[in-house]
Amino acid sequence: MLKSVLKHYWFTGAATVAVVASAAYFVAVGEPDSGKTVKNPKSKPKNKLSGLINEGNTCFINATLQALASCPIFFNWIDSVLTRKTSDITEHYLRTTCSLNMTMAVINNQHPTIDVHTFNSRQLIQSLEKHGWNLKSEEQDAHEFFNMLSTTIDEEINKNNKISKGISIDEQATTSVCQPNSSSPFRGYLASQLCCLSCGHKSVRYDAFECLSIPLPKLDVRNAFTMLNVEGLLKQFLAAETVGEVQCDSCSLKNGKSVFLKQLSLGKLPQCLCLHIQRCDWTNAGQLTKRQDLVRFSEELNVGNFVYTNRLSGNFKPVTYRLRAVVEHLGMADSGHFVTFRRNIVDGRTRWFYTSDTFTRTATFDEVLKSSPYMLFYERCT
Ligand SMILES: *[C@@H]1O[C@H](CO)[C@@H](O)[C@H](O)[C@H]1NC(C)=O
Ligand SMILES: *[C@@H]1O[C@H](CO)[C@@H](O)[C@H](O)[C@H]1NC(C)=O
Ligand SMILES: *[C@H]1O[C@H](CO)[C@@H](O)[C@H](O)[C@H]1NC(C)=O
Ligand SMILES: [Zn+2]
Repeated sequence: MLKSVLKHYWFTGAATVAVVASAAYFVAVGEPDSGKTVKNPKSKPKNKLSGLINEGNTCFINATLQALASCPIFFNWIDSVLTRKTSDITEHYLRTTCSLNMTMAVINNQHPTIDVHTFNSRQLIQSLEKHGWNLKSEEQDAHEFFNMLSTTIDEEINKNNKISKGISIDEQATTSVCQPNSSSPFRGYLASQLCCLSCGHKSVRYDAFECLSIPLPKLDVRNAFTMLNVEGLLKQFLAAETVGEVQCDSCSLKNGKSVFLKQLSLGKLPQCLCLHIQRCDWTNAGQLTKRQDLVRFSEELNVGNFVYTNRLSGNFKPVTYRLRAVVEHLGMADSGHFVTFRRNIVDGRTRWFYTSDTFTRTATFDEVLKSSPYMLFYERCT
């Protein structure tokens, strides 16, 4: 049996926090020799998914690709974009998008010719490197990779159309955001409403997101085993807070700065919702640690309470998303491994799978619910 030693680094996805990585080793046992597993491709049982071949230290890539491939809205969108732009494909403008489409087809067992147990994502990795990403620098995690891939696909698809990120719109003006439909189904907008507590002036600003990065509440050592859930984390993230000493356009002539009430809401909902739980934390001694908090989630997620227009109207009609995949980080802050629980339709039936690099097997939904989510992938169903 072959033993491979893989280096893994964990690092924070929070944009505001400095990035630090420290090395450690993770030992994986027994990658099956791909030469052997490919021998008899036709024997692959229908209820198996394809694993992904080792390209080095790439479990964060594998885990993300498996999660994306479990989102039909996303892979249908990729396919439709490629179909619309077929003339560009030969010119390699859409290299990453094409590689991703093929990789997802293979790992979903939908590729017309490639039918192997394990597949090599080298082409996708090389196309990202051509875009200037350095995947060999080992400071990578699944959330970073998701952002890297989203950015690259957006660049490829919208090469000629500029997309404005972060548009300022007055409260009275229309709250709908003009959005080209060539943007990813993961693209949503956060509405950030500011209300001046001195003069009551309100303004709202929209910021694009592809993945919501949600902080955990401050660690309370006395309540270390408090059960958290995704709705609760969203509620805390999208709650009103006061921010002091901000210049107000309406009353700055009188007294300069005033206190504002700031509230984040979901301004425009994405078709595919990606949530990232910020498990990275710093000890007082300045050491990087991983929060192991249990975060509960269920198959359906109702975000109706967080929708900006619902909050304005006081009519909290439900908006439901259904779970497609869970990316889990196993191990500690400075070492570990990414695995994915994902859905797939096999012979018209929904099945759940556990995927860990080249290894895949079916999983019960109960097992999925017991995992410790690092990223959650949902698709809208209402
Ligand atoms: C994208 O993948 C699908 C399979 O999921 C395939 O049918 C389609 O031809 C691919 N599109 C392109 C443009 O390669
Ligand atoms: C936007 O979507 C409509 C149909 O929903 C389609 O006809 C149109 O071509 C799309 N526009 C772009 C720029 O993709
Ligand atoms: C995923 O990562 C593992 C280990 O890092 C590796 O064995 C596997 O081949 C990788 N697959 C891809 C597609 O990168
Ligand atoms: Zn004011």
